[in-house]
Amino acid sequence: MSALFEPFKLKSTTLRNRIAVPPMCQYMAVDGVINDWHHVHYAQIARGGAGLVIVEATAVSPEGRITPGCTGIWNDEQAKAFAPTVAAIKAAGAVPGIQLAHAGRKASANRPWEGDDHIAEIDARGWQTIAPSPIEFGAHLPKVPRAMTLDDIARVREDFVAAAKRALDAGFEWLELHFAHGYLGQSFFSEHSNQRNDAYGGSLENRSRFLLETLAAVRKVWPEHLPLTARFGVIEYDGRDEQTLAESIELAKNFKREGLDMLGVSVGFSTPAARIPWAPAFLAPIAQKVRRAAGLPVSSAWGIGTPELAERCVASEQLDLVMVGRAHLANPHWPYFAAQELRVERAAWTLPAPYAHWLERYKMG
Ligand code: FNR
Ligand code: 531
Repeated sequence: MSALFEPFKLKSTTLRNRIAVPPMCQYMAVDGVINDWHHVHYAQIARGGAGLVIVEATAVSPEGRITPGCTGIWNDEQAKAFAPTVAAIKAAGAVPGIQLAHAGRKASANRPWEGDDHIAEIDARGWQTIAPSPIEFGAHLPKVPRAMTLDDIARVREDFVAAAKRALDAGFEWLELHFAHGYLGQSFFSEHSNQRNDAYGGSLENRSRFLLETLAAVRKVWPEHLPLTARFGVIEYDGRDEQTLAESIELAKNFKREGLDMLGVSVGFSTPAARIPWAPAFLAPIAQKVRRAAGLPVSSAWGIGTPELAERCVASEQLDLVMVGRAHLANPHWPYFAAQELRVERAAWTLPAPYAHWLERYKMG
């Protein structure tokens, strides 16, 4: 039997297999409201057979968007617009998840295929960014953010809580806090971006405070029996990996104490000077370290595009869930072909009956 196609139980949720579609921004929303683009995208990808489909980074406030095209869940109209898509994901047999996000100093940017850079100051489409300290990311994101006041910190924490409530009302059953990739959560943790000298900066405990307080506040409103997870960059590849990893494991243990159910292990992306050793599943061994040290189930991504590699990551107990991103953009039925390649005898059940019946009955070639 294939480890990749074993079910996965977390709290009261059971995923039909270990394959997850990670959040992937579509940058196609208007005023944060999703439309047919998103509905077709998510419904088709869910039909491919993945156990979990996580809807893209969805902003908890207007200033929390990365680009003007990002989805939001800061108002009821946006939340309501998700409902039919959530229903389609569930109808396809996948668990519907959503990632809640605040882009911090990386916000107010153009879409990747339109420059990926900060929107020009004179351009009315842009907005003032906020962050722990007035330190710009640099490179293509040079805007200097406004340093957050304690009131800003409290407001953003409440924005995450309100967003979690709306996500629950919209029918989502899996929540992921976006604390990675140099966005607001990551930027409180990293000394590249956080040089505050109040209770939210300096020591590891202080740099963890925003993340732990936000997690604790969301945990209170997110049902105990549904998975509450976070994606976090445990390593920066900035020459200080030993220390960053040790601090990240400390944070992961504290996440667990605050009620986190699973950790999405990723890269910090806090500095343009990072030298990332891109390679298929390069994060899997690091995720395994965090999994063992913190006693938390972990997922990870990055270049896991072949069934054999995905199988190996799970069978070797490096990952509990494999995030297969771009491979799903290329082929929304990726799990079905993975099941064929791994000779999973019940491959048919990874596609809905109207497709599977004919694919199984009249095997081509
Ligand atoms: C992403 N990624 C990403 N990550 C995240 O945490 N939230 C997000 O909304 C997005 N958005 C996004 C959009 C697009 C178009 C891509 C390609 C990627 C990162 C993604 O979830 C995944 O971690 C990476 O793509 C690496 O996995 P793959 O694509 O190599 O399988
Ligand atoms: C990071 C990424 C870098 C290189 C290849 C794939 C993905 N993502 C992060 C995304 C936005 C798009 C780029 C988010 O976390 C929102």
